[in-house]
Amino acid sequence: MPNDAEPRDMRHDWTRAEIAALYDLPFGDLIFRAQTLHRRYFAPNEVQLSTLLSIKTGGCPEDCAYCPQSAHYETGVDAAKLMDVDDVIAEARAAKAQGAQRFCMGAAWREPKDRDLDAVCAMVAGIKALGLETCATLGMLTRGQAEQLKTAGLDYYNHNLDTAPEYYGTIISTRVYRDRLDTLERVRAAGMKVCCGGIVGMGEVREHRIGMIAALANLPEHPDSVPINMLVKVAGTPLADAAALDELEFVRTIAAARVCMPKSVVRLSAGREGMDEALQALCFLAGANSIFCGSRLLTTPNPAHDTDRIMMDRLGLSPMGS
Ligand code: SAM
Ligand code: DTB
Ligand code: SF4
Repeated sequence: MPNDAEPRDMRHDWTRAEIAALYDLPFGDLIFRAQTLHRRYFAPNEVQLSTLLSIKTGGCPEDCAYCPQSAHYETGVDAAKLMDVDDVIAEARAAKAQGAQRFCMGAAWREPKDRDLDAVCAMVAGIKALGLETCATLGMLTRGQAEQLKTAGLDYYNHNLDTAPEYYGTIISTRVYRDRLDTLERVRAAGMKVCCGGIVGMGEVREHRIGMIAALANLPEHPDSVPINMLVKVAGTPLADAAALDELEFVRTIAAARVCMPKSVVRLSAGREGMDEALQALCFLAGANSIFCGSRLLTTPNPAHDTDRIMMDRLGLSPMGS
């Protein structure tokens, strides 16, 4: 189990050149580095399991080029209203029965309206009462909204930096990087745990992946949880035809996240539906120790519970803390 921290492991002064040097290592050497750190801070064969539910789907005013829920693109995702509190709690109960440890609620909002936030707070309280950890991703928050969520019992807030600062404007025009950093500061100040990561395979180059890892690792505190998403290409979005990212480059990105943020839980997040078991095994070897379970992410497919159970058995992985 975790040893005491080696002081030089926890750094907030990563240069891009240092991260580039990680990417440039022979593949085996990079994996060895990532494994060494992984085993220093985590039980090596444990995987944290989260379940996702889209509580408010589609019709989002933002123009994120990857997102099927943006109102700017014709993707076949219909806009729906915020779900009823009781229906969300029923879904959380079912997720718990399937082995989920954390229940994450996603909303296609630029930012929540105060009335909607009251309903989300009621969901949070009900889900916590089931004994699950709670997480939400609702867009930008004011200081007061972050405090309200914390008071309701929200454990984690997901808010991704998504890519390098210099590539952000290519992907999203309706907000800026600073907006994301401001919300992350408010979430942290309110005392919630931060879940913050990004997406790769969006037509970026390695320098942008390096810039994303640097931005995450050089936050004032490392995010508690770091989702690394492989772009799920959705017809109708501007990135529908983005070139596929080299698979080993994806594994290197996971390893770089593990090395630069050794105590953070790194989530092999969206994109698993398009990955075979061998690639996912490499991601776990590179330091990933969390997945979303259940056959749907927000609007796109994810491996079914049974598929993941078989994979975890074959790899000798067990749910974290069980
Ligand atoms: N609207 C809120 C926001 O953007 O912060 C919360 C929901 S949004 C869908 C949450 C995250 O999902 C995004 O930050 C992005 O990283 C991820 N995401 C969205 N579409 C994706 C896709 N097609 N492939 C991979 N990740 C995606
Ligand atoms: C994150 O980083 N990935 C999740 C979660 N946070 C909210 C979302 C993935 C969404 C994939 C596209 C979809 O299903 O709509
Ligand atoms: Fe809206 Fe979030 Fe999708 Fe961007 S990623 S369009 S903010 S739901």
